[in-house]
Amino acid sequence: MPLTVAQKIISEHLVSEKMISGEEIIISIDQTLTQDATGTMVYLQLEALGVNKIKTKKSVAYIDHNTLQTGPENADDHLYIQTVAKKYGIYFSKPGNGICHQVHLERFAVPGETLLGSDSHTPTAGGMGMLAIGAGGVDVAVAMAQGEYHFTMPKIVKVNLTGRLNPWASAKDIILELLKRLTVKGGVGKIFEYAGEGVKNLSIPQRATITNMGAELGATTSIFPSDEITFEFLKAQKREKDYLEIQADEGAIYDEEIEIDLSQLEPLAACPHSPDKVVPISSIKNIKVDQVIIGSCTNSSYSDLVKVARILEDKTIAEHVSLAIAPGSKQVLAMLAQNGTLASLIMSGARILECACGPCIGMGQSPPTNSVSLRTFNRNFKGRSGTLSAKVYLVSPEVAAASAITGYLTDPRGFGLKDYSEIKMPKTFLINDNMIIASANNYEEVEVIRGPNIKPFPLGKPLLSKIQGKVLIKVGDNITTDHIMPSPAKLLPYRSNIPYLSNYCLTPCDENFPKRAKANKGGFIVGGANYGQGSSREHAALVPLYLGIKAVLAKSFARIHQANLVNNGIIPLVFENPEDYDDINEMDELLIKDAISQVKGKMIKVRNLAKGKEYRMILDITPRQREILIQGGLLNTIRLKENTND
Ligand code: MIC
Ligand code: SF4
Repeated sequence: MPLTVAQKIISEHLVSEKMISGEEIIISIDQTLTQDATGTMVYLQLEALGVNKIKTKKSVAYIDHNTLQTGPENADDHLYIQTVAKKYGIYFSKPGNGICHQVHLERFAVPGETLLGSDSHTPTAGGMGMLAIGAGGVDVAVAMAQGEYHFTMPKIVKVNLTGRLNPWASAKDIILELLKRLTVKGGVGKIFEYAGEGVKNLSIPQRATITNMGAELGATTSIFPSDEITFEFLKAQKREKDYLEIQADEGAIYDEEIEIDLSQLEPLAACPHSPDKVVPISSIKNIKVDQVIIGSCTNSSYSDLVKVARILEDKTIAEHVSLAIAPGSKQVLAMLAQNGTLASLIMSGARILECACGPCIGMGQSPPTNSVSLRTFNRNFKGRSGTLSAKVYLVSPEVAAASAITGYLTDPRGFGLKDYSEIKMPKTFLINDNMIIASANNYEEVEVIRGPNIKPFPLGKPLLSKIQGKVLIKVGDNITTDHIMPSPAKLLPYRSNIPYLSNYCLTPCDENFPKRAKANKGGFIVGGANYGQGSSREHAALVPLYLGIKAVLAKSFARIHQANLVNNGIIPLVFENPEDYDDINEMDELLIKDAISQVKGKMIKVRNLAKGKEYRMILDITPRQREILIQGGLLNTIRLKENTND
């Protein structure tokens, strides 16, 4: 049977029997990645699993999210990750080496292999023809321990690209166009597979920009074929031995098809406060810009920054603009420094930041009150920049650079700016992996260092037959994990300290929620559509678990968050009748009778004791996940199995 690129990789890694969309499949995992903000939990969970050897071909622990180290907490976490990585034979990418996804693309991603990462933008490696999926921490820990990942086989959407981008239109505009058409929930349960003659006109960093932001569609992953452009990139990284050609077979069958004519695209912007509020920049007039930031795993490659340098060459940025640039990796920064390009950036007035996530996760560079900030990032959720009143627009590096010069959100076409079209991908990249520590598995000898910031994480308890409690909060549609567990500079250092974080859970929606949850000894959360969109952070489930949340009732869930809830023993329930959402009020008392037997089925009855009504809720999860809920979480389930096998 003719197969698509994704189907080929899945079928080569299939551990379970069949590949039927909508059904649970198990695939073997070749590589994993973690970053520091999710990594401490992953490695604590790996330790809790009690294995002394990992089963993946390569696993990499990156330090990139919190590199500010404003107190000892993060340095402590880094040390923990570094020592635990050494114990298990996991590569350790030191702080300053770069953003996990950029470095992974440069140094580790392999076409045709599978990658599971504890970060939602792991699909960046899909730009290289790798099946790369973002997941919650415990799924990544289990993938390291058992070499496998369970998920629901998605539908495959063919995105047929035709034509060639016009000057000043960019890869960012391709994915913004898709977000405009499909919205932040349009990709749930789907893999976006790029095809068509337009693919040949996109470099690997451009493809990676697109697959990176497929996460904003809610997609399981996005993938490009692996072709001669992939080969040239790998060769330039001195990794041509990793090359494997992968093309979709003639006649491959896709579940859906979308057409994008690249020549029709113009510069676009995602307006505050959602990546799908996309409009052409030509339609926006007179927006004065206070801050411009270029970087993040979406747009911080060498070619992105060379273009920016060309546009800024011999220019000075507007007086009222603060421009900051965070190169994606040490390789990118070193190359800019070596060939003098960095000087153009510095001379224009840019502030050069460390190679890390930095402002993208609110670690520094929070913009002024009520300001406008243009960013080349992938998320502009309210408050994520660290300034609640700021208006963040997501744009391409070209638009960001042009706007830094003019001081207004600028459509760069016809502006007389320097042309960058002749800039080509480098024939060779500057390669020096001395910030990646490759450690042999040294399990017996290595001492793991645990600073005082590392606290035990909560474990779910086996499901009780009666679940009763109050609705502690009712929120609307598209609630992000940044709402559920905010991560600004003040909180990111406490990712290893769930009790501390619990004081901030859902506070962007209601600052009294944590107090109310504690006073009532837990209860229920009610949400709208696409609840839990955005990041993979498991903390958005671990912290509610700590607060005693038993179930979340919503109109629909984002993929990773739904899995994180189940993995931590919280029941994700979907309204069969969306109108029942309107019927529920905060502090209504809910009751789930015979929970253990109900969880075994697809339909769960929830009584609202305050209203004397009963709601039919759908529990659309796999048989394995039902077992996980009954045991009170994935770790409990695995341990139980091991004890029974002993
Ligand atoms: C993000 O971009 O939201 C993050 C911060 O990288 C998260 C991971 C985290 O919260 O640690 C993600 O994308 O999964
Ligand atoms: Fe880091 Fe931002 Fe990318 Fe998340 S989206 S991995 S915070 S650069």
